[in-house]
Amino acid sequence: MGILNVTPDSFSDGGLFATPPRALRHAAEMAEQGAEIVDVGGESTRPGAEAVPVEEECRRVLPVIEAIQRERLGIRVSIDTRRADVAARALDAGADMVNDVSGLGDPQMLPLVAARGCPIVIMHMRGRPRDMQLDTRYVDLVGEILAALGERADQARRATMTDDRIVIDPGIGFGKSATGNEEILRQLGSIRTLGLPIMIGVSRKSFIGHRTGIRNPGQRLSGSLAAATAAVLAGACLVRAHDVGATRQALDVADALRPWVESTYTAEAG
Ligand code: HH2
Repeated sequence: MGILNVTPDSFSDGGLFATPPRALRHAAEMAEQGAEIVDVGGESTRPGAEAVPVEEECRRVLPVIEAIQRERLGIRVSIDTRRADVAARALDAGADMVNDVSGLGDPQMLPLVAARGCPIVIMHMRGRPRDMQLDTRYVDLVGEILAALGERADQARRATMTDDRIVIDPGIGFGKSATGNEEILRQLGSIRTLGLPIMIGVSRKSFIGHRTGIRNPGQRLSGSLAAATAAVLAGACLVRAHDVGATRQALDVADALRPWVESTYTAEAG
């Protein structure tokens, strides 16, 4: 999943693709480099970010989604939003799925995706971007994520969503410490016990800077690839990435090595 931030203030690429022609060009590039989905977002959810008004978020994303569909890039479109109103208008404009970092925080989101029959990514976030990094302590980090995602997935099933349309994401960087993010990646196998497809977003994130000392997010490609590869070998099947060509290459190889890991995993589990 290639990231297309149509925002002035995203943490690593804010302002780069903020006009429809630039956004469209970047979507076409990512499709060419092997992205299967492009994730269009009009609100930064970096730590400390303030919410963007619905009309402004729509003004940013809708023309881009329409242009991608008009140009027939052959890539599926995901709308990265926490708001059902934005998601509804994005689906009308041609989006195929919803990526909800609030994990069904808007009570209208579940009825919407259930009625439209589209897939949804349910991500775990404790708190809201504005305050989520103020306290990142947990009694049992992975246990809390498992319980929260399991409960949200059950809620979705009760709303007639089938398992192939529910993707779960532990929310790397959303209300977690740097070491907490590494812990989640080390224990991704236990999130697999929920039996749903797992998505992961590690690209350029600050835990990589914390581990390596690299402060510029644009220089964190190698760390991003290491984390994405580890996630795929542990069972993630969707990876959200800024650097699509390099990520595709790493994951094609990681994916080819997956059967060995699968048998190791099964042997350990059994
Ligand atoms: N991370 C970001 C945004 N959306 N969605 C999912 N499902 N998982 C993630 O890990 C995730 C996400 C943050 O990254 P980015 O879009 O590059 O930054 P910003 O929020 O500043 O726009």
